[in-house]
Amino acid sequence: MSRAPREDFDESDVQVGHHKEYAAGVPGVYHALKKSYEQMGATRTTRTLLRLNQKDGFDCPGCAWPEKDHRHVAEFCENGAKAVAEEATRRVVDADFFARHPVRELGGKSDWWLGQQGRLVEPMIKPAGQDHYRPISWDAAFDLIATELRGLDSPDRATFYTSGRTSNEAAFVYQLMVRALGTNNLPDCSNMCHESSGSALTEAIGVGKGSVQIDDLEQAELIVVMGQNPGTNHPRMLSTLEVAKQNGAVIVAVNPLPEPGLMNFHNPQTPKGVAGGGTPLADDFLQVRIGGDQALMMAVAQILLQDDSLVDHAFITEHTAGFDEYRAHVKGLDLAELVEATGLTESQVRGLAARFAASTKTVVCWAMGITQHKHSVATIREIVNVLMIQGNLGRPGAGVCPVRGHSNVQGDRTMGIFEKMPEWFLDNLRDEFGFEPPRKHGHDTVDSLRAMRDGEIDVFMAVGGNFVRATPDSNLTEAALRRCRLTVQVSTKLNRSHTVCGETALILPTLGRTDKDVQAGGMQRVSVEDSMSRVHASHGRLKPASDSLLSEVSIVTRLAKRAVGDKVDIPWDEFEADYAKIRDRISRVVPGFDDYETKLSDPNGFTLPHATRSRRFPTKTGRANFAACPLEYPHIPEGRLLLQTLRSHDQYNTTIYGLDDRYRGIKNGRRVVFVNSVDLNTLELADGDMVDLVSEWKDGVDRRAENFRVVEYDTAKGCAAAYYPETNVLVPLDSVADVSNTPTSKSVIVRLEKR
Ligand SMILES: Nc1nc2c(c(=O)[nH]1)N[C@H]1C(S)=C(S)[C@@H](COP(=O)(O)OP(=O)(O)OC[C@H]3O[C@@H](n4cnc5c(=O)[nH]c(N)nc54)[C@H](O)[C@@H]3O)O[C@H]1N2
Ligand SMILES: Nc1nc2c(c(=O)[nH]1)N[C@H]1C(S)=C(S)[C@@H](COP(=O)(O)OP(=O)(O)OC[C@H]3O[C@@H](n4cnc5c(=O)[nH]c(N)nc54)[C@H](O)[C@@H]3O)O[C@H]1N2
Ligand SMILES: [Mo]
Repeated sequence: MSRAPREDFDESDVQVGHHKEYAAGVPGVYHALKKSYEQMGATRTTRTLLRLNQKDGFDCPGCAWPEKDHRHVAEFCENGAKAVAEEATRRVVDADFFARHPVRELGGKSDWWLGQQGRLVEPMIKPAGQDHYRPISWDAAFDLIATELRGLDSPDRATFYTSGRTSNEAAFVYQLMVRALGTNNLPDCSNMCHESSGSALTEAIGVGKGSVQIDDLEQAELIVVMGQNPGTNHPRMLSTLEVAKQNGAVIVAVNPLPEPGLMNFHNPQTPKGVAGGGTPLADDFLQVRIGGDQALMMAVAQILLQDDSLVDHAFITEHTAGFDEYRAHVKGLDLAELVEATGLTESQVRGLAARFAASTKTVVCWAMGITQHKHSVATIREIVNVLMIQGNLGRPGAGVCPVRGHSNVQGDRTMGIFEKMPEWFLDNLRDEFGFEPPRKHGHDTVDSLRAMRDGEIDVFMAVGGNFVRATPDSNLTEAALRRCRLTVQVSTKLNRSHTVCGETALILPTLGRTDKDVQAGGMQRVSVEDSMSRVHASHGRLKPASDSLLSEVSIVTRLAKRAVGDKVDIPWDEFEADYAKIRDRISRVVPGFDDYETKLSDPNGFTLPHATRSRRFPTKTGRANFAACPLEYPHIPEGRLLLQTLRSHDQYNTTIYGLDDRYRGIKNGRRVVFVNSVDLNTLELADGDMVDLVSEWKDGVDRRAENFRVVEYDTAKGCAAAYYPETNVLVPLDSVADVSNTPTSKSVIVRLEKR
């Protein structure tokens, strides 16, 4: 184990090499173990990694990709291991640390430095007007928050954020507390993530979740992976793709970047992967222009519709609505314009259509490259349209696969973390708990920020996450947070949201997924839902970083008891003592959870029903809906580039594990901007130049991210890429996706100003 760094890193040391052509393999395992040893030491590393994603172990706090029923003993991936090391670290941030570092000083540190300091171990308060956090007792902290909440003019003057690591049990009691207080202000990370998928899928098929299981991918004839970098963000997905490939699937990657994981995969779990060679995964790589995916899918639809024998009329007649109007709309589109918008050649577009035509079982997977644009919802509707033409919904080997991010982000939504939960859910809550939940929709993430900016929010509370760094328009966001009277962060690790805070700020340190959770009723398990609607138990096993940590359930129930009081009769103490009591309530409020406790004892967990799988579509029409959406794609002004903000290989969202992006050839730094050589020529720039990125938006405000090193890179023409969260300052708060209100983090128009 090594000590936390004292010094921050120096961006001027950044080194740029060649990008890799394959992912994972032995170097991945080596890097994972190295990080784990640094944070945990040898014994804890072995014990921890062997428990990862095993049936009696804990769910990996990394991504939401499901586990196979029959697991390898070491079913961990490099980045899963890094996520665990980051949480299970033995470094601690204690009262002494805060005495040494004033908040203002911490505010000047990088995200990497803050995260590297270790686990938060005791509740801390930064009193109004002071610049240091100091210890506070749990009771005093809860009393303070409860007093603030009770004193609000309206419960809507508080907003309650959640990040997707929160367990089902904690999420359920949290939303219950918030609704018992009288507001639906429940923004969550999903608002910035897969909200566009949820919005589009709910309208199209009646369920805002993916319809496929691992088996479907393994049986598919065609898998199209759009806007996703699984080699870094969902490494275990590569094992599934490898099996699919061995079973004969064709895999197509649609991406402005040739992401190594998709191009070639060395599986560390197989001898062939260890020895080299590996599996070339993608059969075709379509280097689409940013935001060109809707046009691409429309072009595919137009070509498929020209051959009536490809159209599944039986499915369309029996199960769908709006086909005739949709067909007329697509036929009327100009193929040349569609092709132009994709940035691809016509023969590439026709090639993709031919792949669809040749397949009887197709799955489309996607992630942030699809969801974070102005026209994301329309793009996802188009993906569903194309699948429906050939009846690729609700049959084995086919369907929609939005690949979720945080390990329980999907479960949190199922538990009611949503500012506009449907009426039936609120009715169920009322019937179960005997109070009338508020019906007025609450604020999502962007609306919460607007309300804070406008002085309409007094209390901000977050269970997990790093709100100030994850959200767009960093300068505006920081000012908005500072307008709050009280900000409360329930966190495992130190981050920027502890340094940019309200007048009074609280840090409530909590147990993570890997930690043992013992309550009055004994050792507790929690449960989570993966990206494919499978719910299973997670057992924390490690000794917590300190005896004073409370679980998220304890924190929420103890606060609720004081803040809600006896206005509503809810047995908060019983919930805290035994989480099975919470699950019992969930089983009566949330459909699909009957017999929750028993089903959870199955080591493989259980899969929630998904209507699409039996070709039922609980939409307003009672059918799956085609959508004739207008064509949209970004128009890039002369001399400008379209910037996407994405993840390096060494980060988990705003948590920066390290300073390398091995697959893209970057070492020791993060302020780099990837640009195509043709664009560099036009802009009279060269690899190695230093530039400022200046975003241009219709409000006329110049948003600026300074001092980036230009890296010549193979990305689609007219497009650029740089890491999040350093570039969040460039994303205007009002630049959001239609319908879903998701910030457009993948399409920001920028000019590059040479320094
Ligand atoms: N190790 C690790 N794992 C993670 C995370 C992490 O930060 N680190 N984050 C988790 C979370 S919360 C999430 S949501 C997921 C994120 O997983 P990803 O969505 O894979 O994450 P990003 O890095 O944002 O990558 C976006 C991808 O979309 C491509 N892209 C960008 N714009 C477009 C476009 O217009 N069209 C197309 N077709 N492609 C485009 C980019 O080139 C990139 O490959 O990963 C989860 N897992
Ligand atoms: N520009 C740009 N912005 C983006 C994105 C992008 O691609 N580009 N992606 C968006 C996406 S997809 C997402 S999901 C959001 C992510 O937004 P968030 O979920 O808010 O951010 P994270 O970085 O995942 O949060 C990390 C913090 O969570 C806390 N934490 C970790 N584990 C636990 C736990 O078990 N319990 C508790 N209570 N706290 C814990 C730690 O203190 C850690 O510092 O960012 C969004 N923002
Ligand atoms: Mo996400």
